[in-house]
Amino acid sequence: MSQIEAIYNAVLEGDAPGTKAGVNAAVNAGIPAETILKEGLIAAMGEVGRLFEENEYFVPEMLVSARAMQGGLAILKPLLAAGGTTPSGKVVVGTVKGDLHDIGKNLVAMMLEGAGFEIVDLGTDVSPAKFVNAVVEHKPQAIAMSALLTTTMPSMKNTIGALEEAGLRGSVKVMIGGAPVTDGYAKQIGADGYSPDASSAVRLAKSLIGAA
Ligand code: B1M
Repeated sequence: MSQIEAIYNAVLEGDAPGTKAGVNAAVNAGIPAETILKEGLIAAMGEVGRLFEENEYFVPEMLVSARAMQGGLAILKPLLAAGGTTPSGKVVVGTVKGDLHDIGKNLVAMMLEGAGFEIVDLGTDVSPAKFVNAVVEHKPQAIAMSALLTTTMPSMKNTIGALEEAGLRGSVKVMIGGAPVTDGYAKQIGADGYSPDASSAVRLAKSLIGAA
């Protein structure tokens, strides 16, 4: 079994110590952090999602796998973020109100940090008012909202509305993403951009902030 396969299996089995040990071993063996992330951790979570959809996994299994993945991510974070010196800009990130999924949001934050952006992470279940307050307090060039549930996507639109009401919409770019989110939805709610994954979120942030 390869080192990446061992990490994949550990996440799938919800084996947090095994995931950490596997990631540490892979890092020590010189496997690039991005390879470990994409082919080990993210690929395993994709399989967890498939098993959940087929009723082979249920919420508790999903949760232990997610915790195992987070442990692995914590080891990779400094490696993925290494290199940034002068911040390219400030981005407020958060998962929208009612939504507790944070793995994708954390990845986006990590990749943006790695690309040199200063990150203010508001966590999960972030209300429109909390995004507005963060824009007032931190004066970011952009906010990045994540939603994993179709039922929480409308909170993205509500947040844009709250920024408009507060007279702040012109001062901050709005980026959105998350598995059920689409480019069409971004256009529909008046966001400035959508990205399907963490690497393209970096490209989007660079283009939006560069253009600002
Ligand atoms: Co939940 N869950 N979950 N879950 N969960 C999904 C999302 C689901 C698709 C599973 C399914 O039914 N197939 C489904 C949503 C259905 C829908 O609305 N369409 C679902 C459900 C129904 C639920 C509950 C309602 C289950 C229940 O209780 N009955 C519940 C809701 C809780 C809540 O939020 N209020 C729930 C709970 C949970 C756990 C707590 C158990 C756990 C989350 C743990 C955590 O995040 N700390 C969990 C998990 C792990 C999942 C799946 C299996 C995996 C999500 C994940 O982390 N993927 C997921 C099934 C799936 O996706 N196949 C599922 C890996 C991650 C790297 O990908 O988050 O998509 P993702 O992020 C990507 C991109 O989307 C993008 O970049 C990331 C990296 O490339 N991206 C952005 C994300 N945000 C971005 C923001 C940007 C840009 C890009 O800004 C610019």
